[in-house]
Amino acid sequence: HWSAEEKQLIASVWAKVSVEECGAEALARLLIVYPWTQRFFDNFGNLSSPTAIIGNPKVRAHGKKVLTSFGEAIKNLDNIKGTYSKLSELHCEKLHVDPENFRLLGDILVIVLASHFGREFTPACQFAWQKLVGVVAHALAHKYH
Ligand code: ZNH
Repeated sequence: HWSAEEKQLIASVWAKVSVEECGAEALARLLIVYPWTQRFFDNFGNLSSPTAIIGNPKVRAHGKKVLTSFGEAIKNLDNIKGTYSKLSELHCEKLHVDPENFRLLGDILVIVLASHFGREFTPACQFAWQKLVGVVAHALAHKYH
C-alpha cells in the first residue's frame, strides 16, 4: 500500500537522519511534552526538568535504540506488522505501554524531522512520514487485547 513516490520520500529523508540525534530529541520531547510518559522510565534517573531530560544519557541511548528500530520498519515497509510482532508482544505483555503513546511518539518524530529539515520536509514528505508513523503505531499495538 505504498506508492513509489512515498517510498522514495521516506527513503530520501531517512538517508539523512542521524538516529542518534533525532532519536534522542524525539524521546526527550515525548517525556517533556507528555510528562506522564516518564512513568515508563523510572529507572532512567533524573527527569526533573527539560534540561535534565535532554542531557540524560539513558534518554539519549534509548531514543537512539527506538529510532534505530524504526529503520527496521523502513527496510520492511510491506511487512511492518511482521517486523514488529515481537516488539508488540514486549510492549504489550511486559512493558504495558498504552498504545496511545506510540501515536504521540510518531507525531513528535514528524515534528523533529520538520524542525531538522525545514523547507525540505515538504507537505508530500510529511504525508508519507505521517502515514509511516501511523502504520508503525498500528503494528506495535497489534498484540494488544
Ligand atoms: Zn519502546 C524498549 C522500540 C515506542 C517504552 N522499545 C524498546 C526496545 C525497542 C523499542 C527496540 C528495546 C527492546 C529490547 O531491548 O529488546 N518503542 C520502540 C518503537 C517505538 C516505541 C519502534 C515506536 C513508536 N516505547 C515506545 C513508547 C514508550 C516505550 C511510546 C513509552 C512511552 N520501550 C519502552 C520501554 C522499554 C522499551 C519502557 C524498555 C526500556 C528498558 O530498557 O528498560
